[in-house]
Amino acid sequence: MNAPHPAPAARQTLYREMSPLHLTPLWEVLHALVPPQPASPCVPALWKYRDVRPFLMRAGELITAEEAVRRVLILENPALRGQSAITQSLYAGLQLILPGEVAPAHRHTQSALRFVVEGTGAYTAVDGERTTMHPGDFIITPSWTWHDHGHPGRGPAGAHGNEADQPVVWLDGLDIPMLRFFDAGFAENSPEKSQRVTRPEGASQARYGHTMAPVRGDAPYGATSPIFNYPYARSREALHQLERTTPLDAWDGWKLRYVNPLTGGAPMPTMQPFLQRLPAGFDGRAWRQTDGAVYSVVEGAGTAYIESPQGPLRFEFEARDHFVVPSWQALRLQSESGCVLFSFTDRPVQQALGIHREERLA
Ligand code: GTQ
Repeated sequence: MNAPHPAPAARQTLYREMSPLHLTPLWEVLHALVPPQPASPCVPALWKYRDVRPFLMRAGELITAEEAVRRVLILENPALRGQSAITQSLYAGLQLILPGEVAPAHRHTQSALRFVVEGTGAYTAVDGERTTMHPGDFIITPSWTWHDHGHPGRGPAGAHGNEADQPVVWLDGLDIPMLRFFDAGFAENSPEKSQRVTRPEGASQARYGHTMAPVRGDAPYGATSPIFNYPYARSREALHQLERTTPLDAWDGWKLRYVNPLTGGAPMPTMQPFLQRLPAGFDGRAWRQTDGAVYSVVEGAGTAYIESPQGPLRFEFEARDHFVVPSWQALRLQSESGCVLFSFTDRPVQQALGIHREERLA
């Protein structure tokens, strides 16, 4: 029997009267709960480094790294303001450390990746080992490991134009929104400002960084890579060699994923970083993927064309700019001059759940 004419009013009455019992009808929301395809609330966004940098330096004058604990400007998705998120699952920020400063030791269950944007001479310490940061280095802080950052440079007072006396800025990528979603975040401050150095710089690289591994003893950080600095000099050389030996991919240019050398999988359980090179004159094809991506432009310049539900967008990017491409919004890359791009996504989590999809468009 068809629903009688007064049904709409009667339905509203039903909804209203069940509401105090915290009940709500599925059929009013089903289409949005189980959409035919992803409909991300995120929007594409571009942060030009020349616009962002002055605010970072002003922050550097107003608060020390120690007082701030981490002096970071969060890159917030314009459609997720107040949530400290660049996509629904990922956090990104730009962290500044000045010569002479220390960002004190703490640990948390959130995993972090760093990608060095500007400056040399700062270090990050993980589990008793320090690694010196250079532009383009990809660095890991495994979940629940003690970490502090510092910059031993002499600072403005002793500045002689030495590069070790310059500010250092890096991109922080963390799985903060993911852990918040699971209500599984823990954190602890260390009584020591800087952790004691117990291993010489390069110890992790020596044991795990040469497609070899120690005969005894296994993964010191569980599912996270035992290498915590992937230096740009080496990853850039890998792209160079790829360029000389491998055909160009029409969508990606030459693109590599960073791996955990012990597993061949992602370097950390929640995030997958990538490095790619687009040659001069590259005019790439469009693709979309369910893992929203955060990009840091390493070298050169180019254009990103993104098909968002709000309409097509065009981002002109250059070195040190950052941009975000939400889930399932088609991206096409072009570069007149050639460029190198770093990016990261939540792909390992989607792959673990068996839900990752990618579609390469004609
Ligand atoms: O360096 O430990 O951007 O704990 C946000 C939270 C950086 C860090 C961030 C953090 C860190």
